[in-house]
Amino acid sequence: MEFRKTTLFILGIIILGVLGFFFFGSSPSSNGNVVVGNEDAQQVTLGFKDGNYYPQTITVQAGTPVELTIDGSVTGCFRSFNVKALNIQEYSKDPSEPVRFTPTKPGTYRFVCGMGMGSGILLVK
Ligand SMILES: [Cu+2]
Repeated sequence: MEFRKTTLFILGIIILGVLGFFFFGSSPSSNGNVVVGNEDAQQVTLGFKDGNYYPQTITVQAGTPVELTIDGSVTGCFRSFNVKALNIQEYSKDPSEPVRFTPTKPGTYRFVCGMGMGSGILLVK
């Protein structure tokens, strides 16, 4: 009798744990400072065409986080994304690792690759 009670108690704990994991375990805030995708972010994709970034102008809204995916056509130092005026210096190792930033001030900014031979315009509205 005592054994059954203990078993039920343990089973109850396990079930609560599993439910807890489903409800809370997979939320983005649960793993500290690792950002796991932000569905409210503005999604922008940058590719490569004719020796430079394509499209040449990316347009985003100020005040909302941006997730910039640098697609598989972009290689080498073009995979780094730098906007000097906004203090952005990022490197995206592959398309699954987007560059994340939040532009706060509307304006026209120039973005460049790691060595400055590739560039484009970041238009913040
Ligand atoms: Cu470069």
